[in-house]
Amino acid sequence: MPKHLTAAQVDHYRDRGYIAPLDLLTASETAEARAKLEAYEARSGGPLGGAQRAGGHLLWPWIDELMRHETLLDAVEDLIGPDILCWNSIFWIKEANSPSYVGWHQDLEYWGLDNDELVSAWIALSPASEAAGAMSVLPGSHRELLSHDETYHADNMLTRGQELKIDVSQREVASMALEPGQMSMHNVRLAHGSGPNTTDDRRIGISLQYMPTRTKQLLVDWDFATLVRGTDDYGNFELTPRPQSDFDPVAVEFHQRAGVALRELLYQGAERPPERAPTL
Ligand SMILES: O=C(O)CCC(=O)C(=O)O
Repeated sequence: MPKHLTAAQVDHYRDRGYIAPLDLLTASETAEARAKLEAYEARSGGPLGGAQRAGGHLLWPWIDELMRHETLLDAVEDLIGPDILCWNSIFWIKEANSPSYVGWHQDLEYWGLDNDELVSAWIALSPASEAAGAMSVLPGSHRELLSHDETYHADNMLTRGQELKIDVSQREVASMALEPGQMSMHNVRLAHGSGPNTTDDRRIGISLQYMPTRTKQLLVDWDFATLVRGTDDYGNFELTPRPQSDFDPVAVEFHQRAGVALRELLYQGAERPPERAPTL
């Protein structure tokens, strides 16, 4: 008996590789989260970027709490069972009327994780309509292993500017447009991407990557994750500290180590040296 999803939603996820939209945050919770992000941006002098896009759950308690949201974890548990690690959190912000896009890609190839059960939850903190550059997916592509070009295109938000080598126009494409406070969930092997933001508002999303505790990291010697539910009987990842306040020194020190490790992982075998902060 699923805890949050319907049996039909679980079947859809297994068969098509995604579920969207799902209601998660209330309007006031969403506004509060956005206000926290934008208050920090106002204080720090500009849009969040660089190394702060990844691992925000180590810098700000509100993201740590979002990562542990009970309804979200119930939905994740319905898909991967009760012992759950969260690998990372990543901000995906496209400024108003910006050309930033995310090339069509599958994530698993780059992450070094040994199983394809990982679930990415993407939460909208502002409108993620098609005009704003919502994510789209190729339904069912989580059963294929596709290869990528690495374009390093300046507007492609991915670490290496990845782009699938296939002709997407020949495929079925499904939009995962979201209202603020809604989320989508997709299997990390599902091909996905998103276009530019043509609206006058920012498109703000945060993605959280959940995995069963039995997952192993195969590409690098050290990796980290957050135990968000159940028990970790495997110890394959160093468990993150919880920030007790914004920029808690213990968690900030961990965030710095985590950033170095993520850079090493995501640029492994890359044609070009690390020029931009790694995200995914
Ligand atoms: O935000 C986007 O448009 C893409 C995000 C993404 O690639 C992901 O969450 O895996």
